[in-house]
Amino acid sequence: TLRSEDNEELRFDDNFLFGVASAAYQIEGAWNEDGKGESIWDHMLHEHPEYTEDRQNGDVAADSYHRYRDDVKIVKEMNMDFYRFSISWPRILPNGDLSLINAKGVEYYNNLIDELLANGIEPMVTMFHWDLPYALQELGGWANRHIATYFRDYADLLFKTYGNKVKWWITLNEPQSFCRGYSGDHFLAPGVEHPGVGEYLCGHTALLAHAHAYHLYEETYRAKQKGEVGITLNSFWYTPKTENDKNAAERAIQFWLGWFANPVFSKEGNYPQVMRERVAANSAKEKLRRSRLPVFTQEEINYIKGTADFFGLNHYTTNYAEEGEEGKTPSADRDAGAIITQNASWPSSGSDWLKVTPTGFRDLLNWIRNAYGDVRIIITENGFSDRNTTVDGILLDDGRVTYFEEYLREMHKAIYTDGVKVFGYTAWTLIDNFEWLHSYQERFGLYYVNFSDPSLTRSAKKSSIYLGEIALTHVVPSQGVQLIASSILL
Ligand code: GBH
Repeated sequence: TLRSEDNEELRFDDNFLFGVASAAYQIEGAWNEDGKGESIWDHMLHEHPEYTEDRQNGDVAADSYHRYRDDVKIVKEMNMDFYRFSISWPRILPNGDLSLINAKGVEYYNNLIDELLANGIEPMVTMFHWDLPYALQELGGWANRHIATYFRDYADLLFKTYGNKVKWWITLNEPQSFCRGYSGDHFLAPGVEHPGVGEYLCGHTALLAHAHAYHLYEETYRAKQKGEVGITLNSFWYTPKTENDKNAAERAIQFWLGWFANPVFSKEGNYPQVMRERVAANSAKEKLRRSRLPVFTQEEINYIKGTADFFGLNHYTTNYAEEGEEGKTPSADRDAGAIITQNASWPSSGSDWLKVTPTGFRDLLNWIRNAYGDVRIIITENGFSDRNTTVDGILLDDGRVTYFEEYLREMHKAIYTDGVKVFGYTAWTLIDNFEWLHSYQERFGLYYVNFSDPSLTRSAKKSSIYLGEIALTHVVPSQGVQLIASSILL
């Protein structure tokens, strides 16, 4: 079964951290205010409103650029130890490079960080959550390996400017997701369509960029600032569809998680062997002179290896993998050699890809420990979407409470039964926001936002009260859904 079946009370250690996450493009709005430059998401959705479900974009979103005090207030209401947010690169550097530093942008994040610290909340900063300066996309974006150097300059500015106040840094959010913006798969920005090539070039640059930021911190900032630098990778759990599909499931996880985790967290470094072999073999069949997967020198392998103080993991759901091929020729999907499906009977959410499959969480955490040893893991995202249209249905979000309860139970087993070193948990997401191509139709928030009301008030959902109790007590109560009185809300 993929559901969690027990319901006893569970306790987390006192020093276990609880937090909540967001991302700049999804909440800030103010897309062209106070000197902010254009990002690839601004550009793509202004050119192609039809890419999103309801033709809307993040121009205004939840207006957190002006309402960040409201955001901090609710992080505090939920008793969270930290707030994971991202900095918009083009808000700080409108041209992408150091030719222009936007003082108003720098000030905005100073204000946000100060507001958090004044409320006893640790800032955890994601440097890049998908909103590349469009100026850099004109130079090829992540497909151009020189962009790694631009990222280092940007990281340098962030460490220098905020590093005395920020102790938690995440270089990149989900490179395996944003690199799909170069494969044409899902119209993720920049919407470049070079499947089988673009995603690998992007990944190569992203790994170098990450390593640059880590080494820079190590050499220049760590001794004084004493913070930690990590990377956030996302992975579904892949379970074999039948007894005969075990290799396919292993390949799937090596292609999607190992792609970035192996170079950084494994002992030997580099892309997973199965990935190097399969992409090379397919490339040869296509009569190409060299593999579509770029090759690292031994020096680069050593340079990237070990460049993380912690492993940030975003996890939401489980997929089946079975033997076979799918996807365009060529594409990373096809190279992986696995057919990915889900079971229609698994409990659903508001997102077609997200099924409620909590036991996969424990399996994934164990897989990571087996593959990479006792790396310190922090869950940087985990959450549930719905599409309810009535406000009551949205505020009384039992589906989300159940999801959190079951996933926390499985994570607890991974930590306290299996011994996986998870030191913190971050719920996705603080408030309803711009859910990329699904725009404002899929809601992941712990707080409700009415996007047609100009005041964009944040209202507590039941799940925010539930998680707020857990963050305060470090206890997952038995039968959580039933315990939360709806009357608190209405
Ligand atoms: C995270 O990605 C993101 O970090 C976050 O910004 C986002 O809001 C959150 O998840 C919820 O989605 O639409 O069928 O093409 C999670 C991994 C990768 C899952 C892309 C959805 C697209 C599926 N995501 N994937 S589809």
